[in-house]
Amino acid sequence: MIEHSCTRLRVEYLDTPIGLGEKAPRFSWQMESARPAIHQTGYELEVRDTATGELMWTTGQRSGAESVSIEYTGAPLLSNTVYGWRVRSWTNASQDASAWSDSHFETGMLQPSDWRAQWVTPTQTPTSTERWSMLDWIMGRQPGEPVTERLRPTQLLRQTFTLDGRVDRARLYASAHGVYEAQVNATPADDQVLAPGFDSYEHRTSVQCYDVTEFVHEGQNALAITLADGWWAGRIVLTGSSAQWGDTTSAIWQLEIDYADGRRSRVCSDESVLSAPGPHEYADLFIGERLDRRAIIDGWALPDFDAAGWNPVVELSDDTSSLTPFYGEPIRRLAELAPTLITTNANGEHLVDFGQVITGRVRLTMPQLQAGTVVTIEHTEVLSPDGSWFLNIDGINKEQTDVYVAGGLPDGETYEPRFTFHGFRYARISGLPVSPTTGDICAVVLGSDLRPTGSLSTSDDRLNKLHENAVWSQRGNFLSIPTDCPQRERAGWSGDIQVYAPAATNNAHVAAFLTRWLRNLRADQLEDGRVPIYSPRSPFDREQAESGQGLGGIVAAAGWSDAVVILPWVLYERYADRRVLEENYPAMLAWINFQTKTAAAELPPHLDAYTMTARQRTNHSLLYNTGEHFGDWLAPSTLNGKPLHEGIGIAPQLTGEIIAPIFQLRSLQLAARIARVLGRDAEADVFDARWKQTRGAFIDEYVGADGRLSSTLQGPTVLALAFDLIPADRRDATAAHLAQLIRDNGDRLDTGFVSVPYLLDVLHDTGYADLAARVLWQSEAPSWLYEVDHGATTMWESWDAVAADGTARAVSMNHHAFGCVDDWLFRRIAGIAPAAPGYREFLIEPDFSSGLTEVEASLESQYGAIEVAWSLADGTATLKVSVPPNSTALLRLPSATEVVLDSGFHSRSFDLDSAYAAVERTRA
Ligand code: RAM
Repeated sequence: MIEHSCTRLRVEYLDTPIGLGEKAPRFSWQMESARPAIHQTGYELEVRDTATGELMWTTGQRSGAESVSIEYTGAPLLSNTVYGWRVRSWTNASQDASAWSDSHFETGMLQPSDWRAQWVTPTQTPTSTERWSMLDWIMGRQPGEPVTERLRPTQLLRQTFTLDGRVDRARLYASAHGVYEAQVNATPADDQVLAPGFDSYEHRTSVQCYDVTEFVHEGQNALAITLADGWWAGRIVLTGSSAQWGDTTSAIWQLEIDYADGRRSRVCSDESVLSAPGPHEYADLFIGERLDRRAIIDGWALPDFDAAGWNPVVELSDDTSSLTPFYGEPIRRLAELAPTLITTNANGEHLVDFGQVITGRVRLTMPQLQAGTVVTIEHTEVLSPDGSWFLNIDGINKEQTDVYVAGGLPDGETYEPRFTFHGFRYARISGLPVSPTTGDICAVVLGSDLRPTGSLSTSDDRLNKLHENAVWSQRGNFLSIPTDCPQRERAGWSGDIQVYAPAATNNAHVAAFLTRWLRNLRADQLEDGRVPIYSPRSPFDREQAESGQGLGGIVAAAGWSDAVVILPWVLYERYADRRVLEENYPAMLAWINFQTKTAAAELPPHLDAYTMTARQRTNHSLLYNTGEHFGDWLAPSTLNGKPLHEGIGIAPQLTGEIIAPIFQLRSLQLAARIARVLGRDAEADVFDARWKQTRGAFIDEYVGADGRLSSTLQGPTVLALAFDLIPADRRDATAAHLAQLIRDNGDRLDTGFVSVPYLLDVLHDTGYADLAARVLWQSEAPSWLYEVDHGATTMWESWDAVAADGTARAVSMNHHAFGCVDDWLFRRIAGIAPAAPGYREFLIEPDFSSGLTEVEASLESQYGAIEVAWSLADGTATLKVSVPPNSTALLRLPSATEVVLDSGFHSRSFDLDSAYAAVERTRA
């Protein structure tokens, strides 16, 4: 009897992707079996062209346990083709193979030469661009005139075409410089929003593929595209300057048709396309959009619409070199939140609280209004303590406001912006004569549609809230690219994601999403190897950095640029993704070479090249410790009481020099590991040797004989301990010093961005588990639970973003970076940690001493659902663990005993006191 089956078949992390650009896609599956201790002993996988039935690839019967990311090595795949694939497997439990499990995927345009279409640019008046310097931005300087005046409308593009037969399959490939929505015969091609997403457009512009078979028909058809400024031409990232890539928008599409009778044809964007200004007076990602309902042209997307008077497209280009099939999950509407409170003030403004800081926009249904009534929706994340409106965004040109001009429709009208998004919890609506009721208004949550994979709940509500807040910040900042915050900058800061990535992997399937972002990061890497501090990076950003000074002139920075090494390693560890290591390896080498060269060429300014000793000279020629860096960014004590723009320079000054070699060493250490995984042993040996030598230099220059670092902030010490940069015989002293710093700070952390992810692990692993617990449970700022206690629904940028009296500061309330503690909750509180890539082996080591009485957590690994539930009652611990087929867990109990758990369900109870007593005995 067959005891198992292959389930959850995926290609490149997706169920049944279409438009895939990978020439050698990777296949994964999970196994299901009612029996415990199931391991795969072999598999067979086949790929066929579904139209011709041709067998493209078969693995034959392969022995082995591999079921994750099996790379295609068959005949070359063709573009725009449907491939069926099936897999069956053998296990240790039976001689018989499982039944075949089937799935399919489709390739997209695999070569730029597959494109016959042309970029088309609608007639439009280019915007006068609005450009501000970093300094303007840091100082929050406002330009004089209202920005809305200088914005331009959305653009409508339409093309008609005739199909002369029944259609079997129709795929629309489309992209834009700007953001777009496509319709076929007035039906939306898909439910994606803000396509094509944010990319480093000069190098890569993502192409969407839509299955539009159902929407085309024999006879006359129409294809319609609505185009808005998006990231290409709109106001974006730090400065909020506009037109950072270009000041005109354009689009490209190619509709590929397979007729039922076997003929193929295509419809390409070309000179037959007509354009007209759309009903949005403007639509900008930052400042919102203004839609005049009366300007909506009814029926414009239908085939028989009379387009007399529409304009021909003005510019055509056949440069398709940057077009890249989209990789990963698109942006979609993820959820809708009903308001928790609606009030109306004396001015007739309605204040709506959605109870949760989100990324998205409002959908509002209005009663019949007089045509021309102007309804305005403003957004903010936090209010003043007295409930009055407060804008927490300190920056120029980023007022998140949508404006709707009513059409006077007899049955009322509904408005949801289409080409913008906001970071908010509260909306203020003016111009609406009657208050909306709960059913009339909702907050639409937007984000990349990543599969949720984890859950965590404990007996402590505050901890649960902390976890939820991290998840919400993740959701809000994983929109096309990983951003720092969804309201002020929305930049793909490499430091932020480097810090948060491990936590992200527990909550959602982020492998494809982050792989795509890494492709942008690499595209933005400079020739000299510098990896930019954020990506995508526009031509305007490059100009800015050249003329910028101080923090504003930073192009690459310690702890930010190292994302190119750290992030692939995290993805390898969590998803067993070897390709992401391979893909990024050359970029890592280039970055490490830059660090090495700079180290050899430059000395920190406080050193005197003439009086320094030979030893110092040798040491500093190895250490990358010059240039501007963010250091342990936003270390709390450096900000105390200062407005953000005054305080932010202090941590860089105090810690920039020491943080740089710390991350240089981290990158070297990981590069050695990565080279080994890739079978590049000789290179790994070189990295190891260089790491050893540089570590020696670091210890000489920065670690005192008493184990103390030259910096008295907590962060560098945390990192030095975490990255093994303290000699073994000084570790205890260093850890004791760190513990002292924390105690002197009232059991509170004083770690900044790059060190905070390691703080609790370091304390735990150096014998200060009790102190780690006190830092975690701390209620005074800076602490995680202070945020929870003061109403946070997402993670804040500053620990004291809301003062004890409720006064909010003008900082981001939705920065995922400090949410990195969520990974600690999964790994050390619930106790699920990867031990072999992709959780093929994992550790179960819950912290029963954390003060909790119940914890339940699950995460979906590549192999299936890992579940842990534990509880404590009357000194007895009960632990339940589910181990997915084809993986194993190592259970580490407080008694220091280790038990291997095979796949299946396990439950055990034990007396906690005697377990701890057993540890004490072992220690003694
Ligand atoms: C801020 C961002 C981000 C951080 C940089 C250095 O402007 O919000 O979080 O990475 O600075």
